Order: sequence, then C-alpha cells, then structure tokens
Amino acid sequence: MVLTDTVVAGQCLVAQACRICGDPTREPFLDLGLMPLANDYQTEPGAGCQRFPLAVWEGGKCGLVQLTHVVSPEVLFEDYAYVTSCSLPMVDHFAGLAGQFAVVGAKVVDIGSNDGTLPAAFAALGSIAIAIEPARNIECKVPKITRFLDEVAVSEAIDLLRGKADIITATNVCAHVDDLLGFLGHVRTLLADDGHFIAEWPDWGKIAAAGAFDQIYHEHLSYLTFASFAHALREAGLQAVQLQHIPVHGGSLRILARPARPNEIAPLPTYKSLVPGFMQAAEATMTELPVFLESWKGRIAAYGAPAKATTLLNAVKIDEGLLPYTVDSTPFKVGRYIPGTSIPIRPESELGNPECALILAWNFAEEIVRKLPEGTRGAVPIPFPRVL
Ligand code: DWN
Repeated sequence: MVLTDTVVAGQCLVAQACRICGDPTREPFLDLGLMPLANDYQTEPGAGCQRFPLAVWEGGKCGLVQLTHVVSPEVLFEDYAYVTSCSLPMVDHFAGLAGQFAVVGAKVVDIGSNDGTLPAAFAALGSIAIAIEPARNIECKVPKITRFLDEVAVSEAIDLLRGKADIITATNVCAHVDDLLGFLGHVRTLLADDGHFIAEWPDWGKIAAAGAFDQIYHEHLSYLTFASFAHALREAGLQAVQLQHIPVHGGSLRILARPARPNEIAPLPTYKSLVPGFMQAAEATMTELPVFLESWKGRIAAYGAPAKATTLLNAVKIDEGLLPYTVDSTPFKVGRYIPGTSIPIRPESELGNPECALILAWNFAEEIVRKLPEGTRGAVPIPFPRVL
C-alpha cells in the first residue's frame, strides 16, 4: 500500500498525491463516473458488474496524468482476460523487440509477462529467459514466478537465474503499477550493474493527440510521458540512455535504461500540459460516435472486444441497439459481453457480412481491415469516428 492512498471501499483507494513527484492531488480534468472494470467480461447480457470511480488528474511538478482512484491489483490482474498471443501483431512486435536486444546466454527477466510471448522470443534467440507475472489463469511459455514484482519475486528470480539479470523488460506494465518508484527500485536491485532495463508503454503524447479517452481505464493508473518516466527512473537510481517512438498500441514509447553511475544526475526533460488538446479531441469523439453509429444503424457491427472498448462504449452509453455484436480472437471473451453492456462477443468466424465494421481494436486497424469480408467497410472510433 502506498502511503498516499487511503482505503475507501475495501478494493479501491483514493490517491492523495502524485506517485512520482509527491505533488498533492488536484481536481480531475475528466471524470467518467462509476465505470465497470475493462476486462470484467460477463456471461449474462447487461449483468451487474462492479463499478469503480474513473477520473484523471494532472500532477504539477512532473506533469504525470493519473487516476484519482486505485483498484486493488489482485482484483484486476490475478484472473486476467487479456492474452498477448491472441493479437498476432503483438507476437510480431515482441519478436522484433527480442531481435533487437537478445544476446546468447544473457539472463532475461520479463515483468508482467502475460503468456510469456516476449521472454519466449528471447529464449528462441539463445537467451535464458524467465517471467514474473501475477495472473494465475494464463499458461506461460517460459519458467514463471507467479507474483507481482516484490522482494520475494526478486530473490526467486536471482535464484532461478543463478545471478542478477542482464536484461529486464517491462512492456505495458509500468502504467499499471501503483507504487511505481518501489517497482523501479526492485528492477534496480534485480539488474546487474552492467545490465539494461527496457520499458514500453502507450505514450500520453499520442493518447492526448488522438483524444483516445478509451485508453483510460482502471488498469492504467498512469499516463506516462518521457518526462514523467525519466523523473521516476532517476528516483530509482536508473538512467535513460535511449528513447524510441514505436507504433504499437496507438503509439508507444520504448526506453532503454541502465543503473545510474555515482553522482550522475542528468537534467530532466521539461513538460507542457497536453490536457486542453486531449479534452477537445475526446469531446469531439464522444459527441460524434452516437451520431456516426445512428447513421449506420442496422448495417454495422463491431470488431474486437479490447479492454479499451469498455470505456469507449460505457462513457458514450452505446449498447446493442447501435452495435448488435462484436467479434474477437480471444477464446475466453467469446460467448461473453463487453463489460457494462449487452453487446455479445462472437468468434471472428461469425462476423457475417455487415456493410460496416467498427474496429474497436483500432490500434490494429491495419491488420483487421485485411480480415474483413468483401463488401464490409472498416471504420474506427479513434481519433474521431470515420470509415477507412
Ligand atoms: O495495457 C494493456 C494492453 C497491453 O492490452 C492491458 N491493460 C489490456 C490490453 O488492452 P486492450 O485489450 O485494449 O489491448 P488490445 O491489444 O488492443 O486488444 C486487442 C483485442 O482485439 C484483443 O481482445 C484481441 C482482439 N483482436 C482480434 O479479435 N483480432 C486483435 C487482432 C489483432 C485481431 O486480428
């Protein structure tokens, strides 16, 4: 538990200060009210699901955009619906990442590994790769420590690898961690002095530019930029040495960092608020989406049941009247409903031939458009609802 949080309803805490710079909490710039958990797929239409406050505020010093409330990670991640390898573009993406950094014989630890697609790619290139992942329901392709990253996981990893890690990867996990400085401290402890840490996350810069309010859900506690993450790294004794902009998940950042040298204090990047632009784009989409769907009523279905669709559809109150069904490649999701709605999830083979398919997994629109049958146009809700 982070000292800045106070218990509200047992499974949800209220943040009292910025988890990176300690700045006191401020008024949220966007409050979506009580929202379902993004991966809480129900077996009954419109079944009552747990709802928690979902609102975002922007810190002063480091400018970190973050949620006002923190839902317990045990509730969110120990029984998890998302499976990396159900998105083939992610399998290719992680093969590319391993291809760029793998070294034969290197000790690699992947944190928040889901089904182990990334460490398996490192192992395929001769590295010795293990995973640290809390989900108990997802089978992992490499040896796995089933825990959140903590002291015990660090010592178990060092035992398993017979030494510290040469490479630590954390993709789409740093935004999900409440005690981010503690997390990075464990990374520093687990990392060899000449080791490297690679982190990836959806870039708040891209989210803001696209008005992608659907990326706001309870799993995403922080909306990181290079500036706020560099601030956190420094607090943990790590130094960024490389920054890459990568296209995955609507535009992400990849940082390569190493242990900071004694007395090494690199200047922190400056930060300009992106909130006004974000709000303008998000509100435009929130207004247009029901109009767009009304214009395609009876001729449109959806494609994908990503976590982000839960925020998109609940925030704009879209239900099966406008989107009669969606399809998804994840076996666990098929036969269930998008949380908080009565929109059923069918297998991809049952898309049929609607005149238009709204691609809710818009970050994979390019790949999914190629899968659409003759006569079905592809459309995306973000940035701004439009036919492709
Ligand atoms: O941060 C997170 C990211 C990494 O993954 C997690 N908090 C949760 C999850 O977010 P998401 O569910 O919004 O991620 P995706 O990767 O955008 O989800 C894509 C969805 O689309 C999956 O359910 C699989 C599905 N899909 C499909 O049905 N056919 C994807 C592709 C590429 C396809 O061809």
